[in-house]
Amino acid sequence: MIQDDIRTLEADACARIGAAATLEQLEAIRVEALGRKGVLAQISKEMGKLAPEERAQAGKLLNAAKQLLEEAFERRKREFDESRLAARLDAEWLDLTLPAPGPRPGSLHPITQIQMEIEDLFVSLGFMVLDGPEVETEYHNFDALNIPRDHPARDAQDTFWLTDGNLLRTHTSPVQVRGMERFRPPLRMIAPGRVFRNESVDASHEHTFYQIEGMMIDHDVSVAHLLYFMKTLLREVFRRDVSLRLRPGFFPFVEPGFELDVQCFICGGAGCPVCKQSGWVEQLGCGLVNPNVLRTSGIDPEQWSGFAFGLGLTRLVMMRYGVEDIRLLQSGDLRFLRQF
Ligand code: 2NL
Repeated sequence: MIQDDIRTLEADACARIGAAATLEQLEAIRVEALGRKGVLAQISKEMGKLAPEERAQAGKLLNAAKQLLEEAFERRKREFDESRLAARLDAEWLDLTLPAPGPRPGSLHPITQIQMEIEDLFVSLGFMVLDGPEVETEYHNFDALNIPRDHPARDAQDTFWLTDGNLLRTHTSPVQVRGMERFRPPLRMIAPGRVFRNESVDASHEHTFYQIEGMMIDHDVSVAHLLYFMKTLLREVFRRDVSLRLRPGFFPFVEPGFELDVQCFICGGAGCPVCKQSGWVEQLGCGLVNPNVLRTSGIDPEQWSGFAFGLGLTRLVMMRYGVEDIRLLQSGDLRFLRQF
């Protein structure tokens, strides 16, 4: 009986519509049941063979089934659409009452950080922090420091000379010369700042860089005092105990003069690439202030003596943080700077 076939088909399709798990499955079921070559179309074709009164009855039944199934498909499709929308709303949910994230705070450049730390340390040890001009006289930068008139450092290859005979300071020593002129001993001061050298720039040289110099003038100041302060300084900078070594070094403004090394804490002195297999890394230059330098600034070397030191801040930062390329420090690259 064709009526039975229609009823079976309707019940069967209804069940499958309800069971469809995806839109794609649902569409496949729809094509199979209601499509142009679908089961209903097949039955519709066979109805031509029926007697007229039977055909009318079966036609009604078929149309009803078709309508019922179409409605069932639409209903199920809406269910899918709604659950898809619900999932999207769930994923895109925003809490508009949350406060907006504030601007990302900036940070101090690692060279500035280390400079401020060293300033704090020396202030706690009774030192003044002095500032001075970046454009200096030849007298304060060279003459007062016992640097001979024919010394190569005075050469235009090493010094930026200005047309009026002044220059860009090549170290912060002139700040300390001005300190000696201005204050009477006993005297403790440091002079941090920017200095300039007329050099070609490469991976490890810049024409503008940062250093800190310091000096202490008092009665009977000796190399023992110098070593004590340098050890305190480097312990602070590297945040660990350090072993030091002095080698003879020549600077016209000190006598005796030294190069000071710290035992390599990457390898513990055994030798590695950082210390170039020597076990020691050079940190700074220092010495006892040359009596000529004291005398020139009006301090009697028979009564007073002093130690002085100078160090580059770049090397310190690179050692402390393991920075391998000096150019990163000047790059302004935020990916680098945000690490500090
Ligand atoms: C270095 C070496 C040094 C000084 C700087 C100094 C200053 C005055 C008098 C005596 Cl006014 N000395 N400064 C002394 C020894 C070494 O610097 O290699 N700096 C990066």
